[in-house]
Amino acid sequence: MTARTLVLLKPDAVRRGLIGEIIGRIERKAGWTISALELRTLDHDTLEQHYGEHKGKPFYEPLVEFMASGPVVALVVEGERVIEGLRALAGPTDPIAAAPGSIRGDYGVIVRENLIHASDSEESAERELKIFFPGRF
Ligand code: RTP
Ligand code: MG
Repeated sequence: MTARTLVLLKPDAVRRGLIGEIIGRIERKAGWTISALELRTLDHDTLEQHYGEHKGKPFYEPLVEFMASGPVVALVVEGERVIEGLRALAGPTDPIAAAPGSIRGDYGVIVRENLIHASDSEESAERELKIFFPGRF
């Protein structure tokens, strides 16, 4: 099924010069298209909307500080099974548990600094697209 998903290359990925590497992996998947792409620094309001489900958890405040610590690359990717596909390409939240070959498995160590966000469901994707690209999707 064709779908759309919101991807963020987190500040650690941008700082470490991994934008090209990560976007290259997405581009090389057959049948996926990047339909929006922007470098921007996120404010706390945007992050509260995006990560609202985690408010009150012990990792929430450090997560928001980290996500606001430098620019991210926000992308919209469209294509066949792209929501589950990007979650698989990213790997599990904890990079140490992520298999080599996945983005988090190849480049991450710290749970918070796990390089990439990808929407976890159709509902999340629709909600997140409206936060990051209002009026465009
Ligand atoms: P994301 O939302 O960023 O795509 O990541 P995810 O679905 O794999 O993981 P989620 O549970 O939604 O957590 C959001 C982000 O919070 C940071 N985190 N830190 N125990 C911790 O220190 C902890 N747990 C989560 C990670 O950056 C995670 O991606
Ligand atoms: Mg999540």
